[in-house]
Amino acid sequence: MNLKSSVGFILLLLFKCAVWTSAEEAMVLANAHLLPPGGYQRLSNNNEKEYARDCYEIFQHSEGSAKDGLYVIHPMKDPIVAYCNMQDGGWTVIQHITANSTVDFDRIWLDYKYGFGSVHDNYWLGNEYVYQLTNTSRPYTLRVKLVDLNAEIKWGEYEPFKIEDEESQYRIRLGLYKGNAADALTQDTEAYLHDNQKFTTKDRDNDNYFQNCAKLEYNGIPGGGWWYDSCA
Ligand SMILES: *[C@@H]1O[C@H](CO)[C@@H](O)[C@H](O)[C@H]1NC(C)=O
Ligand SMILES: *[C@@H]1O[C@H](CO)[C@@H](O)[C@H](O)[C@H]1NC(C)=O
Ligand SMILES: [Ca+2]
Repeated sequence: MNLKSSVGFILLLLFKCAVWTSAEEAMVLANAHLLPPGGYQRLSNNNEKEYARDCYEIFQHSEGSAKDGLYVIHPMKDPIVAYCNMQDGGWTVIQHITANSTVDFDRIWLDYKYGFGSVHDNYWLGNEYVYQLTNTSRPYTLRVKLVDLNAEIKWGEYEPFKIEDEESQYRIRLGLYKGNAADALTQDTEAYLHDNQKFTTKDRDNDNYFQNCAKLEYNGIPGGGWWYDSCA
């Protein structure tokens, strides 16, 4: 009895190891640091030979049946992992942040470049990957979805949406707005216009304010990286 159960235990361990190694060897994710330990097994499509460019492509290929979760996508250079919001129609999540986030967004340029946090939780996908995703003639749409403490949802969309390369300091380019939230990105209100701005972090000041907006605190919390004009 004891022998049987311990053999079973060992087999189970080996099986798990085998899956872990082959999945890990089969692909090198450029942003593997966004996966928690064992996260490779939670990827919904880690056995494919070629990966889709983004979550929308996966959503379309599945004819709308794909579920929310972690997927490997291949925007340009390297495959990366992203959380796909399939419920709302195949969106590639580039930022997720909740109130009282345990993921700290007060970060340096390199962190914002390659992403941080956890794709299971709060994260920033990485400016480099958003640049690679949107560096195409096909227009992308940026959707901002806001959920308040009463679970009331507001949203806003910008089309087209593009991030320029690092040489251009990941400048953001936004098109026409629609939605039921306040347009906080393309409406020009007293030097708070985020559209067309370069990205700023606490160690790289590209904003139009005499100080660094990423360092300024609001309710004791530093702003973190953003496409600042004169803050806000
Ligand atoms: C965040 O923390 C504050 C203060 O502790 C609390 O009032 C608020 O309900 C928390 N919000 C969430 C979403 O947990
Ligand atoms: C892609 O990026 C390169 C380098 O920044 C730029 O010259 C080119 O215009 C971009 N292409 C598109 C379609 O955005
Ligand atoms: Ca400044």
